[in-house]
Amino acid sequence: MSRFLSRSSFRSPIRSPRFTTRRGFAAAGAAAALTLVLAACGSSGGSSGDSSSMPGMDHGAKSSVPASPSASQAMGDMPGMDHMSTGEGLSDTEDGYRLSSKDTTLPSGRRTAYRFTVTGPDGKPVTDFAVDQTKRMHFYAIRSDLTGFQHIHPTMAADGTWSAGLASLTPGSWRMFASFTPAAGPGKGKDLVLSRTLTVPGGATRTPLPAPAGSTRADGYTVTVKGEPMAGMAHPLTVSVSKDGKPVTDLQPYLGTYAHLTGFHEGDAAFAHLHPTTEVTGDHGGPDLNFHAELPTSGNWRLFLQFRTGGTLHTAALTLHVG
Ligand SMILES: [Cu+2]
Repeated sequence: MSRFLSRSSFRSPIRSPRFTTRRGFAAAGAAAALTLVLAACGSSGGSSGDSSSMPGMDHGAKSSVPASPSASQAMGDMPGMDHMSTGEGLSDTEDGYRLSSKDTTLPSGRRTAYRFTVTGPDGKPVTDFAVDQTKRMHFYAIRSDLTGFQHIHPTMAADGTWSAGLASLTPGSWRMFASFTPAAGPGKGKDLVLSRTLTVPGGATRTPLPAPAGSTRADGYTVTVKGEPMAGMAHPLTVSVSKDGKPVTDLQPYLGTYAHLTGFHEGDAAFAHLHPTTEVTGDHGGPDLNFHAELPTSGNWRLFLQFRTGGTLHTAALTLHVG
């Protein structure tokens, strides 16, 4: 029996009070079911089928999941869970906080920087941020076809202007996400994810989303994902890392965990951030990492799993279908 089915394995879902959690639905043996889910849903999953155009990111799905504060309250003060999944992050404002940037275009093909500020309900730039996962600001860039993932920790000037150093961007429409927690003011302690789009001029070539798969490879590592995620519901997700057919047991902490898992939804690039519930005990994590998955919308999600071995950061990507 999975420990995820026990309420006692969760702590407060501070990032996602808006999502319904139907715990009773969580099925025993979920870890074995991904293959079935993929077989049933993989070929029809989500895509609108276009392969030539470069769609903008502003259109697309809205969550149909109703708000349910009681569900999050019910999960109250339960240990073992650092974060639930983040919300969708598709707006540049939430709770009076706003992500502002003059950068509406950035050049392609070379290193560049995205500058932004977060303003609070009083309209002034926020400069006091709480440390979350060892950083005061987590920043993500993703192109509208869910390629080009970058996860960056920007630096802040004294006036609250952040600068995120970006690796080379390809032409197209991009979404920039800022994930942070105000350390003071009305939003103190709230985990917020805000985003803005920008254009990288040039001839854009849309890359079709790879089909859902149970495993992927990165830098010689094989990453396998098992789980049966359903939109808006809490489900366990187990990620296993192996190399040359052998389980990997030398994962090093990265941002305070053994793996950092970010997901983006096909079509609208909605964002989700999942953390392992696995305890961190030195440089010998793995091979299995348990995540709490609560992806807000159905369809295909591109997952980016970042993990560290021997001082090197690896990023594995795979497509997960959420029913
Ligand atoms: Cu980060």
